[in-house]
Amino acid sequence: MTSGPAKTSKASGAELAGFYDRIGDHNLAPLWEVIHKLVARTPVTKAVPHLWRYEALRPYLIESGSLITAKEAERRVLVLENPALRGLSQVVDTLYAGLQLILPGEVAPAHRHTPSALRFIIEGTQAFTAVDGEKTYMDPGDFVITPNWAWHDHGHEGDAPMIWLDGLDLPIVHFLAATFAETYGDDQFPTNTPPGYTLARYGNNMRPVTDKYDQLVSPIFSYPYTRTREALALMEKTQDWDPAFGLKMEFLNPLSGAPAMPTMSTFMQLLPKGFTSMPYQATEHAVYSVVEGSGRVAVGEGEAATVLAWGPKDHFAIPGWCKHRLEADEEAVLFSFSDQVVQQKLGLWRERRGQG
Ligand code: GTQ
Repeated sequence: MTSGPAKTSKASGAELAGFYDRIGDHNLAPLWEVIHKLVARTPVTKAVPHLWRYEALRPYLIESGSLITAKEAERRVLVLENPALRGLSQVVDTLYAGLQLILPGEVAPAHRHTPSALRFIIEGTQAFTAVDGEKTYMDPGDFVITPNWAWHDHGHEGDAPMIWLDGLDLPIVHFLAATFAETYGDDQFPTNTPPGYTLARYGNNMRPVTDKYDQLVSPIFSYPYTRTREALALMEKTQDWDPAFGLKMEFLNPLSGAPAMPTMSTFMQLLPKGFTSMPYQATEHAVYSVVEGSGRVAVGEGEAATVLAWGPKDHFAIPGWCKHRLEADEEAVLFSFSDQVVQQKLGLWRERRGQG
């Protein structure tokens, strides 16, 4: 039941209702009935914190492989839908996530679209993503970018199922109603450079002197886990832990120093064994993929807290402005992505560390 218009000092509820009916015929509505909901004092997210256990979902992903081919499906993906946003293909208010399966010998045909995509590799080896004709072979823990409007196809030259996390900015691009997409026609966009070319060209603290690259997105579209993990292992030796994050690194565009992607921030984070973070909240909406270790995230406070216990290959979502603590039972490595970069560009991002 709707409560209807409240009485004001000037008019009765019935008078206001009549007025709303009359202005409604002209597609007008009174702000004063909605202003507090519309301009909320603190963020209101539709999503809820949630964990997807890999062990529980993997059998369904494998089963999907016997129901449809990657080619028929175009992308054979089980979407991680936030329980509070079912049917909307949203993992949190602003982001999409899904787990994609590709079987040996399959192809996911070439297409391109204005939403940007990231891949975070969960299991398998010898599958590749080709971006604008350059193949990147993927291994667990690798972070791979498919930039806005880049042709991309996926293929698999190995002999076991390959599974990765797809993260896309779809809800943001849909909100702006700025989505374009097209299929290439052939399965694969023609290969024009050797695998690893772009990483060699831009990923060694050098760039070609003739370089005119000025894209918003990093020219490096593969950040291999071997490099990332080695860096974390070395930094870990200082035992210099941030109380909220442990050791949290952000993937960057090496040419600009900006986040690697224009619409999604991407991170790799190491938590030492026994770590408990201080309470932390930020306006960004985030999705985590557990690479190594196990622990918990407690979202909310006291009795009302939701405690999500995570282990390797699990995924969890933390909606914006949810106060949370991360705890690691053993040394843990977490990949995560969020809309932080968008919020920062728009002057909206806020964080709060600790109590209060
Ligand atoms: O691999 O291009 O999960 O276009 C959703 C949309 C993956 C992809 C998704 C896509 C892709």
